[in-house]
Amino acid sequence: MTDPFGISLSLQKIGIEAENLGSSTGLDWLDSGEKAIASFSPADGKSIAQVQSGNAETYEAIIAQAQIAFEKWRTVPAPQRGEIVREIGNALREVKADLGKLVSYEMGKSYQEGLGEVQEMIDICDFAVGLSRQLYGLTMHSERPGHRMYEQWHPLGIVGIISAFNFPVAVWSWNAALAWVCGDVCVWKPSEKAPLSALACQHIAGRIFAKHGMPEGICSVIVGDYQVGELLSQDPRVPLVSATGSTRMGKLVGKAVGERLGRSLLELGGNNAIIITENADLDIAIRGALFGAVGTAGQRCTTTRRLIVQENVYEEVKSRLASAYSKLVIGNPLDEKNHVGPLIDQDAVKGYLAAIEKVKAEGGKVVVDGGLLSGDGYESGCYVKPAIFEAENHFAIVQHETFAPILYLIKYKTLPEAIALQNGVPQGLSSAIMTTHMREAEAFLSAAGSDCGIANVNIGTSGAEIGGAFGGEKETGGGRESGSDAWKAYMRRQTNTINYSTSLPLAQGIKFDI
Ligand code: UN1
Repeated sequence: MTDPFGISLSLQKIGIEAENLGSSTGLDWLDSGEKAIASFSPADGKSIAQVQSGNAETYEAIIAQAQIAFEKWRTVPAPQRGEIVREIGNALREVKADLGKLVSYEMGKSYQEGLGEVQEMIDICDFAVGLSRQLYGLTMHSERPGHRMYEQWHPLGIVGIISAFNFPVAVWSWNAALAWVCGDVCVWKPSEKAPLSALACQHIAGRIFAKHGMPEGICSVIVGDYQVGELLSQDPRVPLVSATGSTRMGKLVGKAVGERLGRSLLELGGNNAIIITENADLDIAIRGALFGAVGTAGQRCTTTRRLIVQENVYEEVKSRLASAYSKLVIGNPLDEKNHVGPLIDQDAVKGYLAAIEKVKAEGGKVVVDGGLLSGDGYESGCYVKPAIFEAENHFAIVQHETFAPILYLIKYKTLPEAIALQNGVPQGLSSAIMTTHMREAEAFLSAAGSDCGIANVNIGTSGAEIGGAFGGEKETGGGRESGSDAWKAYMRRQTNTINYSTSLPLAQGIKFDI
């Protein structure tokens, strides 16, 4: 096979063997006896590797091992757990270029974005190392004499992680790095559209746990489709399921986990808008909107899907964006001269084409037309043109998250109207305002402003840093991953009251003497 970008060498450097790839509780492969499925690159349509699906038996073996591993892992002091996560971060530093390349090739995002994704993993490991000494509980003053009260945080147990193809490795690490320092063990169901990147991470982390003599099962991966997700969601041995992906999937997971009163942490679809006011610095606004809309070929949950533009600058924004779009170079994501890579697969292309039909049928006007690209370099059938349409916020297709580079332009007159439009969708992940006017920015950030989990000023909707809590409201699911105090979702809180007096007074002054 021709390999102009050196993928085979990268796989070797990461330590991935071309055979025996599949589910694992550590470094060894669990043979499920199932048929192997091929992982295809949307960049050139070639098969990268054969990966074996797990099944219900594999799942049982993984959960049993994870339970054993938890007994040990929870007794390791948190700062020592942090030391292991530090080494995982360092191992990622060593393979950043190779893993970034693999992510780019398997998933189709640009090499720069592949590197960015690995950097997010390194950053969250650093964050988790610090956190391992900061899993603070509060102390409070008891109302009873000779009593002390405090709360402490204990690990939950097995954390199920369901991740999507678009961030095939970073989202796992946001969950896993935190869960590990919290004392949990992880069972990861990666997207079946990008399994090789997941197995690479399993090998990287698995080696570090093994080096420290830790049992297998602290870090497990199970390859499979939605059925594995169902097993995790329905399993009372898995106290927390963290799921990142579509709202459709999240509703199923949330329902199944809720039915058994487990915990779910959901980070689902977005329908993110940027408001461009007449006081915006348009150079910044255009650049922010451009990366937000076409970065990762429109396949981030934070992708900018709607631009809500004040009428006085509307025409200028429209023509400057159209001109910027005309300069976009679309092609192999590993070739750094290209700005936009492919969609993940041909189903995604179908969804993109259908959305374009729909917006036109609903009365949308073409600013930059879309379409499937063919010919030299586009043989995989997954390359599409980023498109822009003038549309109305209430169009059914505008209300819907289409995972593709389609941007809707919407005109407004007053800021309250713009904020109502921005909030007028079922999803609530990310949002932004472009303005140099303090009053506009603060109104957007106020309680009567954006209803999203992320609200930015003079920054696009995508590209959040790991230090903040990441997630959103409404159909985005309400969960928060990554920074700030998101770690609390991975632990159970215990309130402790200790009586060191010689009597037994009751709270609330209740008398109960005999
Ligand atoms: C996602 O698309 O699921 O904020 C995650 C961003 C990235 C993460 C996106 N840091 O765009």
